[in-house]
Amino acid sequence: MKLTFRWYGKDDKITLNDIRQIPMVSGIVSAIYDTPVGKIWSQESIAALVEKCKVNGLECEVIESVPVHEDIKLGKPTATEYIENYKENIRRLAKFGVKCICYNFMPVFDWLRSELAHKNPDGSNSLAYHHDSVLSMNPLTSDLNLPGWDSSYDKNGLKTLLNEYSAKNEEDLWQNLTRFLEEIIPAAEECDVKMAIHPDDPPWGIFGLPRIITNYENYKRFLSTVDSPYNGITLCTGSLGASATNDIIAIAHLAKGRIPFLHLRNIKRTDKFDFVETAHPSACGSLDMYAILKAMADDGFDGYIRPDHGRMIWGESGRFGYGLYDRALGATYIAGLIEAIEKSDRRK
Ligand code: DNO
Repeated sequence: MKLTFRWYGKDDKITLNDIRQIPMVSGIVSAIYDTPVGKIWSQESIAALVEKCKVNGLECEVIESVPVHEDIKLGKPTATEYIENYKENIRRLAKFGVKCICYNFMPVFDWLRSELAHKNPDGSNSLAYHHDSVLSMNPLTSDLNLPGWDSSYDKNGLKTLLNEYSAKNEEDLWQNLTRFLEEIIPAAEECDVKMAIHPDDPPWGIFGLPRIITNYENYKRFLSTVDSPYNGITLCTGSLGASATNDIIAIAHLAKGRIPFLHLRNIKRTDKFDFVETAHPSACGSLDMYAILKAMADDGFDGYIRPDHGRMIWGESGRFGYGLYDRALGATYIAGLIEAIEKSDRRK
């Protein structure tokens, strides 16, 4: 297992040197942020990213994300060209040592929360999701903006896009995902890059948009759609765990051998569709982090792990969910879990 840490590139106020000082973190997870979605990333920018990590003593083997253009998800005629570009990005990244690419297939919006700085009793704050608030939100007028969202749409662009999706259901999305996978997985196989789809967060439809990477049944379908070790998943505990009906360990077993990347974070479910993001340890939230990692280790998991969103603590401010301190505490906690699991297994 390799412990990694997400870094948002040159605009991230957290430096690679900060990350390097977190014990046991050997690599970063990043992306090229200044190329529009759907375009080919320049070799120079990939080379510069990898080199920057290297001089800071860090590996750059995981990319999160190479975003999927909406035309692919919508199955528009232009999808053909965007899929070709996607394949070229896989090849180019492989050339510079990338081994795993995380992406998602959520229409329009990536992860969604209703509150960005929910006040916790201990004085920290964190991201939270209240279903009723989301139901009352209008994406065309709301100012909410999350680090994962593509901010390049103006309100008109967004309106057009939402209109195009209004005619699409889950089956349409499955069909377009299938075509995408059938095209890109052979390219990933050829250059030895593991593709790792991220679950939908939260794992249910929002704003009337379909979402499909959400539960055990759908994972079964996903994994069999293109049955290759290169067609894998990013197991994200916090995303899947938002729904109490998701048995994360069962999903991990189902995807045994197909999980190149693990996002570890904890959430506390406060109602059927409501949750608050918490510190990483099991006791702080609804998820048993030890049990999940242990089950995966027993299945032979040997992929990349990163701590996921952190709270804002010690007066830190910055990119929601992506401050330094609490994620670093998360990394240290995960390093402890890994050591305990590995040592107890060795003694058996
Ligand atoms: C949120 C992240 C997501 C993730 C993408 C992967 O913090 O887990 O934004 O990067 O969904 O494509």
